[in-house]
Amino acid sequence: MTQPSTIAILSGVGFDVRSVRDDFPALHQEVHGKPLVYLDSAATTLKPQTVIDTVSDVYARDCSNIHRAVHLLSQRATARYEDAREKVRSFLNAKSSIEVIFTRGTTESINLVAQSWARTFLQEGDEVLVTELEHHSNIVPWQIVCQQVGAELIIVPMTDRGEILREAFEERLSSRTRLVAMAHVSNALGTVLPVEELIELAHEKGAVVLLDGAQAVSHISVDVQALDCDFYAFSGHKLYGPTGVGVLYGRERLLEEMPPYQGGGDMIRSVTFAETIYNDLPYKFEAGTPNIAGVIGLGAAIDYFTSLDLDAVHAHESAVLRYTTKALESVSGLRLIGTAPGKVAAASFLMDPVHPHDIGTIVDSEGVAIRTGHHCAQPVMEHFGIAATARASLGMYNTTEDIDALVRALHKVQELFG
Ligand code: C6P
Repeated sequence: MTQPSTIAILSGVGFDVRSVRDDFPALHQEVHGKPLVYLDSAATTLKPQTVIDTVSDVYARDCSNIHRAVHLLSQRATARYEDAREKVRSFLNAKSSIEVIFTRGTTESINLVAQSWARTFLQEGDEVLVTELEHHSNIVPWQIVCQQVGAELIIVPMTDRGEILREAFEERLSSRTRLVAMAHVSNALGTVLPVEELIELAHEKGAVVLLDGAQAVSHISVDVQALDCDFYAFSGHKLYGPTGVGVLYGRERLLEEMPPYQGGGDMIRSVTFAETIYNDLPYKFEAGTPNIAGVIGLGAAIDYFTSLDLDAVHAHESAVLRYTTKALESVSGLRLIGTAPGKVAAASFLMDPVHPHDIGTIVDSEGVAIRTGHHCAQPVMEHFGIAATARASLGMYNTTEDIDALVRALHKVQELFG
């Protein structure tokens, strides 16, 4: 197979991947005696030095609790924490920073909406719509709340290419649909959902829409006002930021009418045994000491990410994904799972009869890190009648050379399994 050189692809989109790679120390190591090729960014992205330094600096200089003390360290930590909120607001183009709630990650953001909004406002006979390609984090919280209130979970099926089509969505939508919860991008397949038109359809029926943006934020520009979504959830660690920190964007009107998700410090204005008055947004939803260094580190990740030309980043990733698809198709006996047009950043595949875990182990011994398993999306696996896939997923630092290394490692798999 003739493939364009890395340099040709990279100069074609004007993105300096070499300089970006220099910013990520984890890339510059050997595993099993081979240079690391990291193709597992959908699980978590690597962190640039500036994020690592920022988190370390918070603990070294400004280690203090926030919103609680008058001393200087606390004031500095509080200012940096609230600066990060403004950075997230601007990144998502939310109207106001009070619409930005810090959580532990996408999972907690979705559970917050399920247990606060849905548990309060849904009742027996109501319907919650999810799609067949959701991550478990966007299925189980809805199952729990549907059981609690007697609502029904309705599933929009996907096609064999892994697409969610408007017609299938419209068919399942009804006047009983109170909430639509769907991925912006599928983690197992890389499918980008046509969320703009689906949100419009859902709103016509009066439903509230939550987007699971875990796999979208680092690959697609997100503008919550343009999308007109009601809730948007994402994790910092998939956006080159720290683990243990995430975001729930919520429309102010909805957040105002929602009860707190958890009770504790900082989410109250006053407490007596007779009555507790809750704090204003966004603090009403941030009970207890938050992941202060993580939030500030997420702010640093957003600064780093948005300092790049994001159109060029996205074009680079598309070019590498196109190269990946072609390269994998050239491996005999390899079957791609998920072939929706316009997909981003992930290629799931099988090499029957080799089990995906064996593929993962063998390519790891060649220095190539991929993920294998059901990717916390078992209904997707069920659709294809399989238990697991091998998944190569991309970050902005990946190159076509990484993909060449993956293909060489897959040839080793073939050699070993005859
Ligand atoms: N997907 C993957 O390897 P947390 O764990 O809360 O940061 O994110 C959960 C989550 C929710 N939605 C989608 C679409 C996701 O991809 C994920 C995390 C990782 O695909 C780990 S399972």
